[in-house]
Amino acid sequence: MEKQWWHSAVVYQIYPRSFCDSSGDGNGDLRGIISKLPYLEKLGIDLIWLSPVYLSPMKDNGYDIADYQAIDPRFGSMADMQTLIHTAKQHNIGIMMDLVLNHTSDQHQWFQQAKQSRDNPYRDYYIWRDQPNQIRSVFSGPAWQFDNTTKQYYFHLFADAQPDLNWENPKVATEIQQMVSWWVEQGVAGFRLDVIDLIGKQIDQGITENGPRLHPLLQQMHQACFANKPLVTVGETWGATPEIAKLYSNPQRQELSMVFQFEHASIDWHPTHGKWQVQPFNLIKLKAVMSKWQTCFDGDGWNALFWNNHDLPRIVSRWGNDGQYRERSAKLLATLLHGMQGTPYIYQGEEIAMTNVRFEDLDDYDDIEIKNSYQEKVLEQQSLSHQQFMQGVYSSARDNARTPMQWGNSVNAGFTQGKPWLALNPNYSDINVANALDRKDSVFYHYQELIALRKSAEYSDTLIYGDFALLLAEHPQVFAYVRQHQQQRLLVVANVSEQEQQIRLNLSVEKVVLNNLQQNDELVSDLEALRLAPYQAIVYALSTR
Ligand code: TEU
Repeated sequence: MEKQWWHSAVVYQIYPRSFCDSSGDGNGDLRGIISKLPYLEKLGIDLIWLSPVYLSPMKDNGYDIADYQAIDPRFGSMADMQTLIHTAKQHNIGIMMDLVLNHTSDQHQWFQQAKQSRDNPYRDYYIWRDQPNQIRSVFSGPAWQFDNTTKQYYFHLFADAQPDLNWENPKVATEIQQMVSWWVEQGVAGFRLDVIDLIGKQIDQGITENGPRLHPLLQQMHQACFANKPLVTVGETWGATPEIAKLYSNPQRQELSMVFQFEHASIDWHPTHGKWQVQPFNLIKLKAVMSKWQTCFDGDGWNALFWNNHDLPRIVSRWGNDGQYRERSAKLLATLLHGMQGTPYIYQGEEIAMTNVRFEDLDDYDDIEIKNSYQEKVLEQQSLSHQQFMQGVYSSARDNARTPMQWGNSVNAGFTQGKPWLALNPNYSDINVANALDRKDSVFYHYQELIALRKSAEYSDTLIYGDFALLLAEHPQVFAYVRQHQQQRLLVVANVSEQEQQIRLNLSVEKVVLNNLQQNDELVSDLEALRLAPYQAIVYALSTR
């Protein structure tokens, strides 16, 4: 396939409110991010995906945008944003903006106008009906809110303060394209497109995801904003199958560079209660899903690789071990992901193996999704008890990812001098960046090494473009695969369990490339009798003989 610069890039996601506060107001901000650019350069990343920093009433932490071309004062000013873009460039880092195009905030001037009267010129920027239908909001309850002034219902797939834009109206597409092009002119490197698979919806047919107008709209946007520019774009697509992912990311079709698929990320969710009641982790299932996505493209699509984001729990707590083996299992998970084909994404704090949090009191959480789900499942339907729901919160709530970044062991982990908007995970005295930078064997340096490997003259082609083949598909504890490019073959093998495992592979080792345990290479060089310690992960170059 034709090489693209972003095939070899590694992306780091920043959730601005929780990253670094320079002003002391308890919210992270742009100047805080600027101060940490040397840290990110040291890690070796190429791009920052910046979660929304636009003007917002923060009902959904910035995913409710009141002005796409203004920075929220909590985060700083447009001048700060320009400084961030330019300073990041000096550190060889590009900025990807987060585009929330399915909906705006109800404070956006378009909506403020639209709700004035039925004949307001902005009325058709949103979706209005006399009668609601059965569609429900992702954040619980009906997707319709009655407006008393104009006596119609407006449609919202998320919070009622997030009205959906009407993409049937060509004016919406034009205004959005102008706004996106304006950001391109500001010098950004690309975009992440929030819930983009919802913009082609056909409400009256009950279709929200993957509607018939989706791909034509994206091709139009590509033509207007992205074509012939060195931009990277990634769509958030909860409903993508491999076939659908090709529609977005096949280079011939000129839509997006890649999409986030979520098949692996929801693999342990309950059929009815979803993430609020997780099922036991099943490695065989995970391997099958990952392998399917690794082998489905063959040049007509591209993967985005991720374990974490701001909506998902911390991976070390989820599928690793956040107790005794916290660091070792975090390195294992990193190795497994960064050994695959695609563009890897690291979520802030993942590189120091930050963990999920457990607040006793529901009031200590902030997320609207938690509050609305509690209201629906515990208070109204009583389908989950308070206790059951809290277990769900501990394992899956989005706030697990959103507690402030742990920089050091001073007050509030060095995140803020003020009162943090969301409490910190009390384990920051132990788990923090300063501590990780001090120890050569920390998770941080393991990520640094993985990133360097993907860029090394020796292995980059195999790690970036090599074919993927799963080994030991039925083994319940060991995840092993081979990447092959021309004559070179790399083996990644990992024991995803607390027990020692012994395996036998009919392969021979040329050299140990990476091992998450300090060990003499000789000890692990016989693949016909390989003993793997708990959560051990090794990358080998295989001999061609
Ligand atoms: O997320 C899309 C989305 O569907 C999530 O709400 C997801 O279903 C949920 O988190 C899984 O538990 C995007 C953003 O990433 C999220 O932060 C926003 O809240 C949402 O869109 C609305 O903009």
